[in-house]
Amino acid sequence: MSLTKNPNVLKWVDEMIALTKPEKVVWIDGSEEQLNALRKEAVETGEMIELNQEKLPGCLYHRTNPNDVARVEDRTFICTRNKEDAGPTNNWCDPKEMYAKLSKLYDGAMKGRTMYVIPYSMGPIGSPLAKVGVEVTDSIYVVLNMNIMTRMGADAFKNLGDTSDDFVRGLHSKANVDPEQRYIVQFPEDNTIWSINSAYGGNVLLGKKCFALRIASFQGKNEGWMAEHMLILGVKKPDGEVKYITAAFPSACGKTNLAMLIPPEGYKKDGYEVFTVGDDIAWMKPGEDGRLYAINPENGFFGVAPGTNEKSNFNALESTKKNTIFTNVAIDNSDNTVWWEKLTKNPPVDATEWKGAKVNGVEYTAQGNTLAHPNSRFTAPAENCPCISPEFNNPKGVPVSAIIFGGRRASTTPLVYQSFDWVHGTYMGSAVSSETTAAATGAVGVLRHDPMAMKPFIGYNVGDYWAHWLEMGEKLGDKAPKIFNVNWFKQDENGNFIWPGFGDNMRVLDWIIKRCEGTVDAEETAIGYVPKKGDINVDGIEDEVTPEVMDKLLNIDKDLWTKEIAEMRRYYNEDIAAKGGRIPQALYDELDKIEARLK
Ligand code: GTP
Ligand code: SPV
Ligand code: MN
Repeated sequence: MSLTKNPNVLKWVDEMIALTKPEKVVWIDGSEEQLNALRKEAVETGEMIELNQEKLPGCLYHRTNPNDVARVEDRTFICTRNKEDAGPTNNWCDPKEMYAKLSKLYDGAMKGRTMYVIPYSMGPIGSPLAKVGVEVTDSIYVVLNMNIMTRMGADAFKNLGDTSDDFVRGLHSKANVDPEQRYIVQFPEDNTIWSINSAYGGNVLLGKKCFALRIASFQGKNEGWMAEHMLILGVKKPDGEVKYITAAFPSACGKTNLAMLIPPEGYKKDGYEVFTVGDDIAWMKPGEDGRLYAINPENGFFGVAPGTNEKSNFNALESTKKNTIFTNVAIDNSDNTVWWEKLTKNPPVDATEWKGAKVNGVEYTAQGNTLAHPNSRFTAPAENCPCISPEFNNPKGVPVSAIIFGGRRASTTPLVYQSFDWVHGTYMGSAVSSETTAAATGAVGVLRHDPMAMKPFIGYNVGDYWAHWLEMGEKLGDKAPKIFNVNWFKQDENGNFIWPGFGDNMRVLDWIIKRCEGTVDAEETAIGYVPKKGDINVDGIEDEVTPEVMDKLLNIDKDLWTKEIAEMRRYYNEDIAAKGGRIPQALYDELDKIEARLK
């Protein structure tokens, strides 16, 4: 039975049924009863595996096709009527052509299968910043993940109302999981997403990257708000005040870790605490007081498993102890629990690796294999997180004091620096580049430009996106958040990270907060404000971060930066402007100014 009278929803769902021809249609109301039946069915058919219910209550395991383990950027399209509106960072195809081509693939794709109709809200239901989506899918795995990642079920339809047409239409079919026919397609002008032949994470949980970033960034430009690939955290200071910070790092570059940071002992003793509002996506809009407010549109964490352990990210690990779905990690057969690289020191002897082969985990890893896929993930409810912010469900969001950009940079970029102003900060965001990770298919460790950590997610022309950033800055005026850049990944000659990172990143947040409050001075350099000697607190890590190491961390190497700026000019000219990216003059001016300061 359908859960809404809204004719726009009913008409669209009917169209999708006519196209994909499912045997059965099930409307997802979000009740535990319905979800339990689906869990049971998925376990019975082998789509999912039930884990040890004493140690991991409510937890399920899922293995995807080995050809389907990450986002596929080369098969992701933005289909706008005019090619220029998609811009140089996106694959483009004419919408009519794409609808026609994909309709052939979807034709009968759900024959003999059940179509699940999933109503969901991105953002707390009833929040003025929230938006409704409907995803139809032939995958129970998608239903169960959407249940964790969004506010899913009948309430979302209540919020939409009986007449509104303002919902994002998402069509997903795993079809035959054929990588040659895999498409992740956004039609921003139609509020529509079509995804086919994948069953993995960011390709199929359509509320996440497809809606909350690609479609939402386009909506935000038209409606005066921002959709960003950012974590949101709150730092409670000893005086009780909570300062909120957002941070944009490319995929698998540390957002989940920073969002759930546990401060070093000294900070804890002084009364500092960190609260998580979000770990991947922020929707931000000016509030009544003129400040920028952020909500996390999601309701859970789709986090990178490898590297997560009690020490590196206690809060993330805790979040995965119940009602969590694990994808492509390894199974420890001795007790039917999960394992991944660095979870514990020793891999399980009796293991099933991520592709499903039973192996001796110790021997297998000694041969240089990993038991878990490097992009294996957990889907954990936000409410499980020990440090979830009391403001997590606040419909108004939280006021943002600072915005941080960052990426994986072995050299050049210092531990932290601050922009001179919003325009310069926008330039800094446009200049983010980072070594690639396993979160997307393709080579790993290659330096690439990833403006605002949004390269794969900007749903329109990147130049217009930068112009929108500049407009938002003008609107916010002196109430705009301060903008910073960080780099946790600087390396020595032997390729070792020279900054301890993780919890110790609190020391950098401390400097950032003091800069926002105007209580610490800074060194004015060609590229921005850099901490003065001694202003990054290293109490307790003096042995590791000696004054020499700190010099290296904060050093601005003139030659490297001259090269960096030359590369930025090449990037703007050749990769963006020459390919139809409409770069605002103000950003070219920033480039000129930095170049002049470096001389
Ligand atoms: P997405 O979910 O793909 O958007 O990724 P994310 O940005 O949330 O990345 P996440 O926090 O999951 O971190 C990915 C990897 O970076 C993990 O292997 C972490 O161990 C590593 N990492 C995170 N923070 C730090 C840090 O401060 N220093 C170092 N060296 N590694 C880090
Ligand atoms: C990312 O790749 O940035 C992720 C994982 O957060 S996915 O949902 O697959 O996009
Ligand atoms: Mn992400």
